[in-house]
Formats: sequence, C-alpha cells, structure tokens
Amino acid sequence: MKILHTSDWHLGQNFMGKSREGEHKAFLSWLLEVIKDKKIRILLVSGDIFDTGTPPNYALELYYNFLKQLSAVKTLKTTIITAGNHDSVSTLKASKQLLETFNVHVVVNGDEDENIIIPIKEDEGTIAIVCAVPFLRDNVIRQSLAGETVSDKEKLANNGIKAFYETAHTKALELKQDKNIPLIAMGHLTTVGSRTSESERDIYIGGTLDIGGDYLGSLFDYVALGHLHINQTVGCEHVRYSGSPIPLSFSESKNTQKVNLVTFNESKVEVEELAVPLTRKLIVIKGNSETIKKELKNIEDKNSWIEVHIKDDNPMYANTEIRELASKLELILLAVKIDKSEKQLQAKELKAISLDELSIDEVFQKRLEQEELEDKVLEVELVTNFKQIVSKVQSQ
Ligand SMILES: [Mn+2]
Repeated sequence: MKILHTSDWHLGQNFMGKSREGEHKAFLSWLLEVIKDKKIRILLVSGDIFDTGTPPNYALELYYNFLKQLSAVKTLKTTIITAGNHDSVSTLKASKQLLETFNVHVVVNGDEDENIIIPIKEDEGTIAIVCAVPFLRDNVIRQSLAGETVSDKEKLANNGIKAFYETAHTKALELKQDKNIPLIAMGHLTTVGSRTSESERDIYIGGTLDIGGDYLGSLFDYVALGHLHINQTVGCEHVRYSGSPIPLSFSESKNTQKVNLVTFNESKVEVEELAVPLTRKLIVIKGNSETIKKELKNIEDKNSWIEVHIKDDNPMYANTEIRELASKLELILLAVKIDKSEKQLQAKELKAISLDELSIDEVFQKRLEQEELEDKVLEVELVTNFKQIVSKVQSQ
C-alpha cells in the first residue's frame, strides 16, 4: 500500500508582491501525475494548505480543481487534509461536507465535534487507520485536559498535545483490534530536534514544545508532519516532515523541495523522498559590489527571483549600481539588504538605506521623525493607533 505525504503548500502566497500561482499550478499537475503513476492509495496533506485565512480566489480555484482531478483517479482511495496554523478553520470548513462525497476528509480543528480517526476501507475491509490531527489550537488543547488546571502555558501545550495524541492512539487501537494494519498519525507542530527555516512562525506560546519524534514514533507506524518547510526525519525513520513543495522564503533557496512516498509491506514501512521539480529559482547573492555584479551577469534564467546582501564600504553607491545593472540585464531583483560592517555601524551619518530591511513599525517611526512633533502625547497616541491598525490588517 502506497501513501503520499505532503504539506505546507501555502497556496495564494504573496511573495514580496509577486504571485506564486504558476509555481503552485506546476506543482499540483506534477503531484497529480505522481499519484497516478505510483498508484497512490492515500494522500495526506498535513496543514498550511493556504498561506492566509482569506486566500485569493485563484488559490481556492487551484485547490478545488486539484481535488476534482483527484476524484477521477481510480487507484486513489482517500485524501486527508488537515488545517495548519496558517489555515482559517472557517475557510476549510465551508467545503468540508461537500468534499466528503469525493472521499476527501478535511479536519479543521480536531475539537469534540470532529471525527479525527479515519479508517481507510477497501473491499477486503480496513487497510489502515489514520489519526488526522490538525494544528491544535488553544481551546482544543484545553478540552483534551479536562478537569486539570494548568496555569503554565508551555506546560499546557505540551501536556495537552500529548494527551490529544494518546486519546487518538487509544481510539485507533480499539478500531484496529487484532488486524495487522498500519496506524498512521498526522500533525502540524514543531517537534524537538527538528530543523527550522525563516518562514515558519512559532506557533505555541513559549515556543518550545517538549514533544520529540521518538515519542510520536513509539505510538504510530508512520507520522506525517507539517509546519516545518525542510524535508527531514525526526528522531526515527518513520516520523517525518515532508517540507513545502516550493521554497517559501529566500532562506529556503538552497533546499530541495520534496514529498514523501511511503510504502507499507505488511507492517514494514519504507520511505522514498521524491524531489519536486523546481519551476522558479530563488537566488541569494552575498558580497561586495564587484562580486555581486559579476554574479548577476552570470544568471541565465531571467525568471529567477533574486535577493542580494551587500557588504561594501560604500553601500549607498553599491545599492544604486546593483539595481541599475539588474534592470539593464532584465533580472528580477526583489530585495536588497545591506550587511553593515562594524565601521559603518559606528559612522552616525549612515542612516537606514533600504526599505527592504525596515520593519513596518520602523518605517512609521522614521516618517514620524520627519514631522518633528512637539506634542509627545500625540506622538505616542499615533504610534499606538498605527500598531492597532497594522495588527488588525495582519490578523485578517
Ligand atoms: Mn505552519
């Protein structure tokens, strides 16, 4: 029996003002072919289907069209999709019941109303049981610790998540009885000992979970994890992150994007990592003006997205020169960062040069400084109001 494990698609991602539609489209058509070729029986998508709670319409269209195409693949029995921290519960929930008719199970928050234990059935009976655990939100974690008072937030997350998995495991065992079939779990969290990249958010308050891959591995025959964008094993061979299918930040430009092909023979599990073809390269160039200019001239694929880190004694001048050269070469330069040397940091006259390296708050602060306001109370009020607006916009 073959299972395909993927996660962190982040459909609809806005990358420094650019759309990833083409890359996602290419990935989904490739994935569809793999599912057909390899005769996949179960597809698992472990969270972060969409990049935001309110995905753009083209992203929803990609999602639905892909699921419609899957429904025509006879060898595929079941698709299970769980929500990640980026997904909105209500967005995924809206089509949940409709998708059930296509054998697509969507698990949005794992609360008491939702069935997360999914038996995979074939003519000859149940062939596997999947505990489809989504990203566990605070209210669900509390439910799994009924009766206990946990004040410490970090402890709450740890104990609650473990309790959640243990309850799921017990229920799955009851269903399994004495059949020799694999128990599979999904999850969307950071486990102890895993490697992270820049574009994942810390999702639990306190940040550090004390849940290791070996702990989950002791309960299940395979654990399909999402949230971290780098393909990796954690603690043991059968507890894995698939990673994202396209690089989601410049810090991920050197990774190879993969999906996991999981094969069960009897109850023996084997995993093959399949590399996803890259449709757009992200390139990071670091160095002084001369090095960067030389490397820019060597870029053949004009479709690439580029970030440069300038480390130069005259960064203002280098910045202008590099931008001019990139535009002359018709390259897509998305960000310029200035790596300041010790000397420059001491030199007071060097102010912030590039918008790319300022936070939203810093930009507002700089703008305020230009006003030279005398009323300090007003200034504080303006900053507070600005921050409120920003957080409102970001939470949408
Ligand atoms: Mn995530």
